Amino acid sequence: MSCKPSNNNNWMIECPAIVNASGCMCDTKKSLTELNQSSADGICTKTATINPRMGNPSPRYWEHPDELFTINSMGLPNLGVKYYLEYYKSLGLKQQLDQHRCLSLAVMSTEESVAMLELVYDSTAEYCKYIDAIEWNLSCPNLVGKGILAYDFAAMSTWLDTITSTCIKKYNQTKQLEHGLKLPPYFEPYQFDVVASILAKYPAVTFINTINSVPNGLEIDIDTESTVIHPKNGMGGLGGPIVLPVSLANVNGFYRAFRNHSPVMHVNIIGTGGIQTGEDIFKLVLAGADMVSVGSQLMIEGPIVFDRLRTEFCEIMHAKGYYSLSQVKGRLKVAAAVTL
Ligand code: RRO
Repeated sequence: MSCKPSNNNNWMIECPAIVNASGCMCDTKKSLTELNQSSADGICTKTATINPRMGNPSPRYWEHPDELFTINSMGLPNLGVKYYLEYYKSLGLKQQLDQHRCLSLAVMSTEESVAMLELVYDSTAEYCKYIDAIEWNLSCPNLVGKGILAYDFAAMSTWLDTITSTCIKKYNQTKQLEHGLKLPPYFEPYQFDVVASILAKYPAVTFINTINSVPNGLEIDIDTESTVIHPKNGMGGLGGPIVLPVSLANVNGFYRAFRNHSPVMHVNIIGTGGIQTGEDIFKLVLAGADMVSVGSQLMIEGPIVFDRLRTEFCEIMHAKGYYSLSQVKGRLKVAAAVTL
């Protein structure tokens, strides 16, 4: 997503665009309106399927009392893709200073992805005129009986083949929508290079969002001797501060993989996972993020979080004498080896 940095603060310091992570405060028109009225630089809908879904039985979301982490197994509850397209259409055509508009779409099957694209590009409704980007969610950890597509590299390539060749090329003639992938955390360094070499074949994919929640955690209530959520025997995706080191590793792993690829790949990176403070955003930018999205902390604090994070980020930049993101982005240093 090419959501532009903002520099509307007192010091004229550039701040990366900050948006909501899909799934957080974005499932109904009411919550999307709240985001729309907030200072978020962009909004992203709840991941949508072709038809509305109830999702998994409750309890399906839990916050640690000390805000250490969240665990969820929502199971993709959403009001169906048309609902979110109608919401964006109700905002009218985008004006210059309006927020960036992203539609998150589930990847349940290639047929369903194609059907949703047909709706987006429908020539009567012209929904595509009202949105900027599609974020394909290849990483929902909570679909009972279904694995995470982005861990199956062969299946991911086949899906990309169909989507890009039969749909993106066909429909992008009307309006150039950006397409990106929401990825799960990878835990082995070679996986960044494998995913980068797959993405290199699909220039229509212009951004990745890393990471989705960390699959799978389990939390236990010691009093009741029970899991804190019900679905999947209590297992769910982890978010919140404990996942920040994983998101930093994934942002930096992809930043290096794209830069080292021959030819160098220009795929924007949205850093997501564990942002609680402006310092966390500074770390993600150092690791290579172009912009960031906030999940658990938005759920805990509400949309006021965007102003606080922006202020904190700019305070760090100011204290360090930086004013531009290019002075920071990807400039992470590796600790020098010490000879004993
Ligand atoms: O709805 C969910 O259970 C869910 C989704 Br679609 C996702 O992408 N990530 C997540 O942690 N939960």
